[in-house]
Amino acid sequence: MRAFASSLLRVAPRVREALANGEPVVALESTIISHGMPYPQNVRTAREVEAVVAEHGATPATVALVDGRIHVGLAGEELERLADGAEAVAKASRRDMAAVLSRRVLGATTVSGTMIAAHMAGIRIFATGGIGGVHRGAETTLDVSADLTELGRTPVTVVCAGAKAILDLPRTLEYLETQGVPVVAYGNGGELPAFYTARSGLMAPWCMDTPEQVARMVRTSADLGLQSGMVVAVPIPAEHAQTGAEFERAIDTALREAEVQRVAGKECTPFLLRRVTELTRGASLVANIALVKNNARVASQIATSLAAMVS
Ligand code: PSU
Ligand code: MN
Repeated sequence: MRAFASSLLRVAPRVREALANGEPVVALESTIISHGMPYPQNVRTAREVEAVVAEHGATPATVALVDGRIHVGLAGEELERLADGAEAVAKASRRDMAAVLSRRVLGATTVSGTMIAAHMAGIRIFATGGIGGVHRGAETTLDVSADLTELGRTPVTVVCAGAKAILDLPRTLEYLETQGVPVVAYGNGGELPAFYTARSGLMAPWCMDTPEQVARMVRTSADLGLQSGMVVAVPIPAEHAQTGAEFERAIDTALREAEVQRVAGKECTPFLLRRVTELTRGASLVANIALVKNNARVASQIATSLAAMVS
């Protein structure tokens, strides 16, 4: 698999070296840069998140599709290119990978696209903000993020802050169960965090409190030969957690607007993220940045623990 795909895969030398030495590596996605945050906060955040990973002893590997190849580990100019809006950037999930690469357009990978790339490169831990999920109203639209099926088929652990309340969280948990994907609440009393808030009112099937516990589970899943991934859901740091009704109202407004404007398909999530940022006058963006960094820290600790185990 890796040899077959190697001409399409460009792993940055520092990432390749870390992997060859059995050192911890954390994959990072790029849709959050190109479609999840406005410029210039997006590129600043991308750099800061990489720095958080490095500070915690792991090597960051941001993934994107550049000039017909999957890049794992990006240069500074590539981050800027993905962020500044000067050039069209395709949002690339599994179904878009071959089209984006063969047409040599610039592509930002979603959670599903990034998982594929990470697995090809041999990276097992991946940090992001939130995963996609089952959209509200999916019983009629069938809008279920490809992130969920990817988690069912690709052995990469995604460290996130749960899924946003723009989604249908109970159905998202059901779908992940069907896909055989364990969802681990990281601390939080076992409650599934809901992105801007630590509270969803839903219990995750599993609760773990330390990086070592998660790393042992990742290791055991691999030993079992399970070809599926897992979700580690980390609550947003308390000082950024939203408790008020402002974010809920913004989410409801954004959802109504999306319906009226008939926003659908791959445009749906970026539209909702942008409107929630606008409606909260940037407050949601501040929270988003804080939780991504926190997830990068936890992912680095898990990757470090895992690397100590396999060597
Ligand atoms: N949720 C967020 N921020 C994001 C995304 C989701 O809070 O940036 C992005 C991720 O890249 C995720 C993608 O994989 O949106 C899911 O899109 P869709 O719902 O179209 O599958
Ligand atoms: Mn969708």
